[in-house]
Amino acid sequence: MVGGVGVQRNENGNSAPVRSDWERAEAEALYGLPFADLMFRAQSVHRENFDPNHVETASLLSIKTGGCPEDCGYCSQSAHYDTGLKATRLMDHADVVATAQLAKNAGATRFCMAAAWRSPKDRDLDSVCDMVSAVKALGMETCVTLGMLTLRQAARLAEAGLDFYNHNVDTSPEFYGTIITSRTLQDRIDTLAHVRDAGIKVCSGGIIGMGERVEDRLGMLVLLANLRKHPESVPINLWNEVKGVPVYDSAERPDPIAQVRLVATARIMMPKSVVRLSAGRRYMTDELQALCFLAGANSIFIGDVLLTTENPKADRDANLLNRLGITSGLA
Ligand code: SAM
Ligand code: DTB
Ligand code: SF4
Repeated sequence: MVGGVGVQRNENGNSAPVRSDWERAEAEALYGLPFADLMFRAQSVHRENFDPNHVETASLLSIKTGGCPEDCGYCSQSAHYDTGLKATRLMDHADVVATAQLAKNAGATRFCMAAAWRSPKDRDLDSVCDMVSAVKALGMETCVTLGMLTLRQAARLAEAGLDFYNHNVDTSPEFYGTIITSRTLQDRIDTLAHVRDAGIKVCSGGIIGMGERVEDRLGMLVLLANLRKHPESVPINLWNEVKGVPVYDSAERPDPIAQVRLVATARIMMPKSVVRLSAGRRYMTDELQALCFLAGANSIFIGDVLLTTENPKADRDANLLNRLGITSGLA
């Protein structure tokens, strides 16, 4: 799945080819450009591929919370750590569809349903497929994140009409093993391949602010940009603090300028991917978010909670996007 040269090309002639052969040194060179040069390049790429004044709005729902057998060192939902979170069963179909309708009314165009599983059981997958079809029938884009999938499971989700599958690589290959031991990075890459092969669009990104180095953040971008085809969506999560998990002790919030540089580098390396400011916007000032939009971020999660942690309130988001003249489902 990793590797390959220039397998995608931009359709609009004059722009650079979409590449899948990025070297770490190239990512570092982009990231280290003088800020004005980096921003100019990122903005040029952004404008070639997207409306720079539009931001996508997605909404999240945890359809099955907590009690997860995986040991992801950042996550409130892992059964390995005492985070005070109460585990729940899979939500009822009608409640999920009603929540999706509320999210649509609140301005979300995509609805992402998340379950704290290592991988779905077949009976649970039947229920999720029904949820996907029902949410799609509301006129929303659908996304689910259910852990590892076989090709057969991915094909069933595709048949139910699923648009996107979220499965993050989370961090660089070098840092990965210090954060997660219960599944390998290759397991994740295999799931992404199954999702692709089933014809579902890929949403894959990772987390910053867990104590990783800048090189790890860039290593994560290189990994994503060298997938057989770039993910259509790239969520960049700033670690949302959770007490009781291993990452708590090593976490360090990145320098805001470093965050903007990372978004700009992602925009240049994956020119056609939607880059989402995902978790952690609650720590970001309006000015920092505005710089990230200028650098090429063009999606956010809206709604008061993400899965188990807080997100900025709708009125703050609407106010910010209004002041920036950005169109979205919110305005
Ligand atoms: N259990 C599934 C899985 O891990 O594939 C899906 C749900 S999981 C919560 C989805 C993603 O959320 C993780 O891969 C991770 O990147 C991100 N995430 C989890 N906890 C986070 C936190 N506290 N702050 C930021 N991102 C987080
Ligand atoms: C992603 O990259 N971020 C979302 C979504 N994919 C599923 C999850 C963020 C979770 C933040 C921590 C929480 O609320 O528990
Ligand atoms: Fe489980 Fe997903 Fe949390 Fe890892 S990130 S512990 S797989 S819910």
